[in-house]
Amino acid sequence: MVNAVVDKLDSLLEEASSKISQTADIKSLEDLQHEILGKKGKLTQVLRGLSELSEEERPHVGKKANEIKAAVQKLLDERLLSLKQSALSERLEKEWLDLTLPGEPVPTGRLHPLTRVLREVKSIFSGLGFEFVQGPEVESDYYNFEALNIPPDHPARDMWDSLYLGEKTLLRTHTSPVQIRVMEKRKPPLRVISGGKCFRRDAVDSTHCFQFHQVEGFMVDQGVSMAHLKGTLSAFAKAIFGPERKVKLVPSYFPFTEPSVEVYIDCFNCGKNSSEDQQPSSPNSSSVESGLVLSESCRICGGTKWLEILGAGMIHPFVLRVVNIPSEYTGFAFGLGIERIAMLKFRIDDIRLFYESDQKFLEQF
Ligand code: FA5
Repeated sequence: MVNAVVDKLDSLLEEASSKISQTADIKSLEDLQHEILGKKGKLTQVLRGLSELSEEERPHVGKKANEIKAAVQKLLDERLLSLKQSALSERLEKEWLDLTLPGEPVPTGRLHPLTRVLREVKSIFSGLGFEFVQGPEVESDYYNFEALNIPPDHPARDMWDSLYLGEKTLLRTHTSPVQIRVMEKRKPPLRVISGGKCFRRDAVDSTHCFQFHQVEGFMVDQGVSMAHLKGTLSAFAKAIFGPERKVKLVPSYFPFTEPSVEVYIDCFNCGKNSSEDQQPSSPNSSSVESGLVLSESCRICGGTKWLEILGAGMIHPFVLRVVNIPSEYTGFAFGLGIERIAMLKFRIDDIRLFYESDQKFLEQF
């Protein structure tokens, strides 16, 4: 009887050893452990048979059974360790990281093209000795119109479709009110630029927005003439559009300048051979207003070979009188649209692109 039980225990160990070594994963090892050492396991079954042994035989077989149990447990533990190790190596192999790969680039912000152009314009005029001042975006009718020689019933008010906030308060339609604000506080000599948002009740299209940016500049001193205006704007055009640019002044009308001019540069796209006899379109025509007429001859100037970049003139004596500037002083003033300059500089044919916050567009700058 004793020998039969001992044989059973030996063959149980042999069978367990063979099965344990063949287990392929931790789950099947756990099942096997249950099968051999569990409450209804094979070893437990064998141990149940001990009750049939005599008092003297029991300790001997019991000792043997404990040895077999310990041996099986040892085999199970070793196999578990080895399975865990190979599972870990397999995972490490699968999740292998190439530490030499370059890192993910961190997206960086950049300046909006209009901010860039505004800063460039400021910096050019600062190099010419102009100081920068800010003016309010909410203006009074007086500064926006009346002091600029545009009384309430003046037909020139049609040129500026305005957004009124109250009877005499509006969102400024241009930056020219800054001229008045500066000159009523300070005396010449003055060389000042100002810039920022302007607002008009204009229908939105490829060259117009209800909100846009202007830069205003003016110089007041004794003996200031149109020659100074042309020289200053010529230096500006060369700095922003290239040293070979030519400037041309074409008569125009603004109530606060006399004489008034529209300033053109020769088209940098097709105007290398531009000649003076090629007339730009009338200042009031839509082609000049938009500045970007698309035609087969040139998509930038539409074949006119000249591009309007700003309005300017000699400050009207009425304006100088309003701010009590003595009559021995004269001055010039100019006003340009930042969007217009940016569109020409970056060859953009739709102003709305500046305001759509389209990453693909903005990332190009
Ligand atoms: C003026 O606003 C004058 N104050 C400029 C000036 C200043 C003349 C000093 C003489 C002396 P104008 O209305 O043409 O002028 O506007 C100037 C520029 O602002 C235009 O050439 C254009 O580039 C820009 N602009 C005007 N309206 C819009 C609009 N709705 N959307 C985008 N840009 C505009």
